[in-house]
Amino acid sequence: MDNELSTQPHGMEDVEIQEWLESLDSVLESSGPEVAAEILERLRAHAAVSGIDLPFSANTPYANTIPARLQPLFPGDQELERRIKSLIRWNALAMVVRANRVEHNIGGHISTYASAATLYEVGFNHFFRARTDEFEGDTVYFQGHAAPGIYARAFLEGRLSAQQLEHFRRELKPGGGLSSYPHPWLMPDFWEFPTVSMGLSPLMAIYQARFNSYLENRGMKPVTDAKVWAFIGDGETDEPESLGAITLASRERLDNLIFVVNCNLQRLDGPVRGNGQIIQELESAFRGAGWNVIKVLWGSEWDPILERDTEGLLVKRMGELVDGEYQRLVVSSGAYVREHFFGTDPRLLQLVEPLPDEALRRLRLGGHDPRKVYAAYKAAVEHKGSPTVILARTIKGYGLGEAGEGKNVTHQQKKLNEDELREFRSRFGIPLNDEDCIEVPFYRPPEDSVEIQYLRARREALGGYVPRRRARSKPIAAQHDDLFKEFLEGSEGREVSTTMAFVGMLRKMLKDPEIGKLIVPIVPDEARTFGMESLFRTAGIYSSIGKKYEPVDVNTLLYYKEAKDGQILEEGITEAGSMASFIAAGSAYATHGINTIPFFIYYSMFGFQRIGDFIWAAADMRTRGFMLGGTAGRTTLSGEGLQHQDGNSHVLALPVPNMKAYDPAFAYEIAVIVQDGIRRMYKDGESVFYYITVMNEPYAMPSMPGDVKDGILRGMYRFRAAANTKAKLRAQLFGSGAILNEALRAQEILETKYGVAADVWSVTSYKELYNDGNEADRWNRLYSAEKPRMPYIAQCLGDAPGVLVAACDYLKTLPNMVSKWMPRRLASLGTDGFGRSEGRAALRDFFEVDSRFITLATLHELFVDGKIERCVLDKAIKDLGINTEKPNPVIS
Ligand SMILES: Cc1ncc(C[n+]2csc(CCOP(=O)(O)OP(=O)(O)O)c2C)c(N)n1
Ligand SMILES: [Mg+2]
Repeated sequence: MDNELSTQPHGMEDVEIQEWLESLDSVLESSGPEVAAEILERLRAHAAVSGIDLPFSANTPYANTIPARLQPLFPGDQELERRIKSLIRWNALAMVVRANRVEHNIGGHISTYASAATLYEVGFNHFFRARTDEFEGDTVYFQGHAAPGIYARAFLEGRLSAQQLEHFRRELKPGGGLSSYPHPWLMPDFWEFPTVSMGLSPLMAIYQARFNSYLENRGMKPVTDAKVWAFIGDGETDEPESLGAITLASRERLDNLIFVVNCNLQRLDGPVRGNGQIIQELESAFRGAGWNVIKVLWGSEWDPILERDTEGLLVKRMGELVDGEYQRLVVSSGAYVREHFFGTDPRLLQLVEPLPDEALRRLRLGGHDPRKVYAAYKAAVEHKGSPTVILARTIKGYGLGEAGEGKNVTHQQKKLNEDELREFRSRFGIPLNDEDCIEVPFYRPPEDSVEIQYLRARREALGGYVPRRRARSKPIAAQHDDLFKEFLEGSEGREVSTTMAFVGMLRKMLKDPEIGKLIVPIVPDEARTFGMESLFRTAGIYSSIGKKYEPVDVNTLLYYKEAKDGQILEEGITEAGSMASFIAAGSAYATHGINTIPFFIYYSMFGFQRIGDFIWAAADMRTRGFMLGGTAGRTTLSGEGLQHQDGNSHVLALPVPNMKAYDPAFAYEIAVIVQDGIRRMYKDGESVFYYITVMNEPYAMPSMPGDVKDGILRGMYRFRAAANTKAKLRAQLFGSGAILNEALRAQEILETKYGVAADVWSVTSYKELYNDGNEADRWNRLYSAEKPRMPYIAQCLGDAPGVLVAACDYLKTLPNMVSKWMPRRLASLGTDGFGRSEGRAALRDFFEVDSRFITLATLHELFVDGKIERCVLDKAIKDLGINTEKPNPVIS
């Protein structure tokens, strides 16, 4: 056991220990805790130089961090708050039970909120400050499964109706319902943060707190004492994301951040650490990482017993039990507690001798005692210099009694029988008679009742209601024609990559008087890869402590410049952390009323498939901004091989409903997309965000061929028409990203060598085409009497002559999914399969997407149509140097 007090000293007399303890007590009393701590520290150092090998432990005893004598007075009306809390407990339970009576298996959770009610209510009554015009307010991440309790409180507050509660988990009912968990997409006036995918909210909260400091250090918002609170489950801490960034929080000295871990010792299937102690494990992890840890383990009823325990035996005993034992103990009878907990030592038994069994049964845990929770929260908000985590011990399903309190099945508990309901009603004093009670009605006392008056007064004192979401930034003008103009003009033969072009745009945007300050460039240690190092010097790299060293490259032009008001978030190697920064910056329009515009540029392969769930959460949160998948394309990124070459991300972008995904080939396409994106998101306030792939293959950027802006944005436009429109053999070639150049080369080969006149289209977004096609289909199905709508792709192609061939650097499914709206059969070339370490030419040969394969595919289509002879095809294979025996990339 990781507890200093639990090891039995060898051959030491109890009296000797007693003497040491007493002298420490007397120092404490006469000189205070600081002196006592100093003496202990000196003793430890003395022991070390005397050759005593003290084992390292980051743990403190299994006791409350704040002893009773240092506990502040509870400022509220405790009895009234208990009554309010009981009503919320009842309504939260009623929501779930009623929903499941109406529709079996509709789900919902009772036991999570039941265990966390006090943790939330102390926050609501005394700490969580609302966002007002004068004060930015605190930011609260609610544990997803506790949602019924948050709704039940909003019901008492008069913010949600009984009908809405009735429609919990039935959002499609007329008049609307309530989403199962916090989803800003579904309840944009209520929820701010989607938290139910475990592990996301702890990490998002850390980066949110860090982003708040960033805004302050850059002078973009006033310095305030606003806090970020994150309520998480103890089981949730097993998700690697939960603890993955805790050292960032302490390194950045985020004393605006408070984690509250609801340590009910249980997760879904059973105990979090049956054979260990999750609280001690978390304490050492957080203390080791430099956090201020406050343990709230025992309720006030334990204080007098602890006071009598002058020998420290009780604290020692408290540290001996593993969680599996505790889980059993806290729901056992008083007699059981006496026998199994205190019964191990007659001196312990003596401590509780005056207490009847009933009193032993009622020894509360810290997380259910508002006075203890208040003390912890107060200490947390007053703490300076590091983030705080509160480890609060609770019972899962608290108050459910036989129906599930502390049981392994409690997480799934959704129904209570009549007796169980009556018992719950009686335990929490809900004014319902036996008969009414079994109907589980929602109960709200009259508006003029003391409960409602008190609850309203408390919230008024704290600025209003929480949670509440409001997009409160002012739209920007977004007049940026001049800014983007130069990029529409091409590179005059100079070979540049789309990444370079984008970085040029970014550099220019950073200087723009309107949006310059709002831009937040975010990179996970990849700036040099994307040629962004020139921004280090001009925009600066954000560091909350400025710069304590002379950079090794200070004499160079592009030195690594860290600064307190630096603009770039150089996150180090964490795509998840970078995404969390993206989310914080991209939702600041609601959180802070500030239109920050994040540009998160990263290795595209480590985006969707690594942090897809964060992207999904960003979408839910209505995050705005631009994600740039750099070094994109399975065959465009040469050399890097299987784990780097991305031919997937545009497919993985498909499921994200409000994400616009573009695979541009040329600088002007990017300029058009970015300019329009800024307008849509920051002027028109649309809840969309952007994914744009950029590549590192250099080529001459053409100027924009006429006004094709609309086509670029809608997903395709004709880039270069065939020269000879009279030709008998015709084709339409579709290229995108860097592969567009392969299509253009194929156009030439086809024309010069095979007499085929081909038009070449740039497909900037298969996703846009797909959504548009589906929308037209749907409309036509629902309104068949109206004039049918024609999908954009069909409008573009009309009866464009010839065979159809598409090539992209992503899976073939992208072109295939829009082929049904094309006038004829489509041949698709794509890069299904594992990447390889190779050069571009070899890769494009291997994946069969280069100009030769596009040529071959075109000729083959013409052959199938009976337009050319087989011998032409055979000869082409030879002339083009295509090896028909080559391996199939899809399966090799
Ligand atoms: C990423 C993810 N995996 C699994 C789940 C399913 N799930 C929901 S609640 C839960 C157990 C939660 O335990 P804990 O974090 O201790 O919260 P408690 O309800 O005990 O407060 C699980 C596994 C989820 N919501 N998210
Ligand atoms: Mg738990």
